[in-house]
Amino acid sequence: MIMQTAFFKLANVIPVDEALAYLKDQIQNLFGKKSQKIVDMNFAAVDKTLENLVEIDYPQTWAEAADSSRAGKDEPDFVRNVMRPMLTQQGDKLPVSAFTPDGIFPVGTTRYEKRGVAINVPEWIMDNCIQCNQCAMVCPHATIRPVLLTEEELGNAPEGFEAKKSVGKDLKDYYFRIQVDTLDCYGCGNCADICPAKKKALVMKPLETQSEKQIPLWRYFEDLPVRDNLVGRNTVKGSQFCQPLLEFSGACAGCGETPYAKLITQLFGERMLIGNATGCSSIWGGSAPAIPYCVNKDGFGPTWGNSLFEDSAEFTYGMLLGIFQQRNKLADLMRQALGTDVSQEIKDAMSGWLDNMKDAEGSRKYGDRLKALLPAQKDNALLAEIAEKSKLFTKKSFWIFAGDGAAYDIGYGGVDHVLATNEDINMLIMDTEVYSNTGGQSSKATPTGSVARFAASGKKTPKKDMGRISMSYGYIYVASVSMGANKQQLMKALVEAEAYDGPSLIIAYCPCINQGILAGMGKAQEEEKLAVQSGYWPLYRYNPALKAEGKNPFILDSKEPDGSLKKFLEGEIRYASLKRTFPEEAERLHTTLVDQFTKRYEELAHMADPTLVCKQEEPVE
Ligand SMILES: Cc1ncc(C[n+]2csc(CCOP(=O)(O)OP(=O)(O)O)c2C)c(N)n1
Ligand code: SF4
Ligand code: SF4
Ligand code: SF4
Repeated sequence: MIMQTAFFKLANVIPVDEALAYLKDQIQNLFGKKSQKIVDMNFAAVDKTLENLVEIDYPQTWAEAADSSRAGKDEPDFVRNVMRPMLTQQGDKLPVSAFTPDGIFPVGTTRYEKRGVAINVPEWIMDNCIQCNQCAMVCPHATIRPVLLTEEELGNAPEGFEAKKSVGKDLKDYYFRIQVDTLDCYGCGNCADICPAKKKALVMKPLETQSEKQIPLWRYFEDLPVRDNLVGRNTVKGSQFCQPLLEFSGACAGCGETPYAKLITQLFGERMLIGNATGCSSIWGGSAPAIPYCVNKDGFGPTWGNSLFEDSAEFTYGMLLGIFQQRNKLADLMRQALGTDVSQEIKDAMSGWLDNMKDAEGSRKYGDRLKALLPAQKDNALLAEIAEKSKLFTKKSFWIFAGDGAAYDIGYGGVDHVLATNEDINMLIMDTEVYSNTGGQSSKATPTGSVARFAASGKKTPKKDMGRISMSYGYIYVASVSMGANKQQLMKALVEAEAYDGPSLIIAYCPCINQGILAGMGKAQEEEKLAVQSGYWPLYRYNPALKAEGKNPFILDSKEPDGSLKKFLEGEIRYASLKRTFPEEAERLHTTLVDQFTKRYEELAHMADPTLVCKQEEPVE
């Protein structure tokens, strides 16, 4: 209302009094049904705007001000010639010759954007830091990173690049630092909010107080070696020493989706193939011209494709079948080679690979051996053919990425079909409980009593339980996770899901701007914690592999709800607003929701009884 008033006053498109009368009519129409108080506040906003407009006499030089040079490093031609014009809305002026004939856009280009949009960014207080790396894990934009450096590297560092002695075994020769990328940070504040140090080791400070000092330090950080093999990769701390292969995405500040996707790239990124459903994850994942998925120092990174809203599962399954076919052919060629006159060394490597082709580490180890041995065998046509297929040596990790709208509703037929194939495919559902990317329409993941588009008086039907539907198959690995609530459980779920030789489904709770978290998106991770504590979101893992050990495959990882569920609902506009618009309906639906979720926990607790041994049918080989 304030901006509209200012616009009509300044633009003078119609007489201002007339315009403001229309505006006030509109206010009456929009808010009249809600309350007179809201109408009056909006009227006051209009009147006060007129009273408080101040003319700013800006210097004439501003009109001719040129773009200042970018804070990034030397820019590739693509960035200079294509990306920058597109980012400044000049893309239509580019000639066709500016693009490559195959239409390929390079990846990892968000690192050149350097938007500097944050108001406040974190400042690291070295002495308070306990080196847990949790800040890096929760950051939606990969703009806060831990680094391990040697004494020599510390000695060569620019002024201000402070670091402390590393803690932890195997790290005694290294120094530790948290580096902030101030120009790519969105200022959401989640890192500082969750920092568990007794005295906070991250404090939010105005961007202009930080950038001048931190930009050169970030540049130095970028050139330091990535030390990702000193701490176990499958731990919270260790995972964050691995390079995120999804960085500086344009997701909203505090987005709940990106931290999961980023973490998955840190665990499996260099051998991952992702089939992405349309939705927020396809927009922050691959919008032109800047792309956040990137490669590591060896040039490996996720292969990513976005097909349609409705078929990400089938699309990823197609990728899987294509690679399976090619790897089976490779295995045939190796078996054939074993029967010929090749060196024992090569035979050993090939046998090792054939025994381990479905194992990530084993296939990489023997594959690397073959990569070292085969180039000397160019004259042997069969070995040359095998060498040509070296990209297939390492076992691939297939991931379907989808929002709840795609997974629960529009693409469900395909999701169900692909998970039921019993193939080794993984799915991440980023559950924001609405269609986020199109403005918050209700999906089957929207719980009872939640207000969303198409559910203005609160959703009447319960949240579809994708977890329990999928567990009923008996051979699908299923986990329900929430990063802010339990990072170790999340790590276990991701690692187990990926290692499981069959289909896996991870359902991740994702706070989103469409939910209206009253505490703000800087509390997104905290909201994930409250959701679990209150019983709104359960944590569990269903691991079919445990059945072979005679164990109950279902493990409930969250504690009994602490009775704060109604309070949790009051903290989000999607629930709280129903109390104002339809108070009786709110009482009825929210009580129903509490009953549903209480009962759900009781049922899950029953399923987790360790004396229960699953009797479900197994797929026959
Ligand atoms: C068949 C089809 N219908 C509608 C759309 C428009 N559309 C694009 S993304 C989207 C919502 C995605 O919601 P969700 O799957 O929950 O993912 P989120 O944005 O929440 O991550 C819709 C409706 C489309 N692309 N294709
Ligand atoms: S404020 Fe938000 S975007 Fe910035 S470093 Fe912290 S978590 Fe990342
Ligand atoms: S969360 Fe806090 S204590 Fe942990 S590494 Fe980050 S700054 Fe240090
Ligand atoms: S709309 Fe929601 S899911 Fe989409 S980027 Fe923003 S916070 Fe993330």
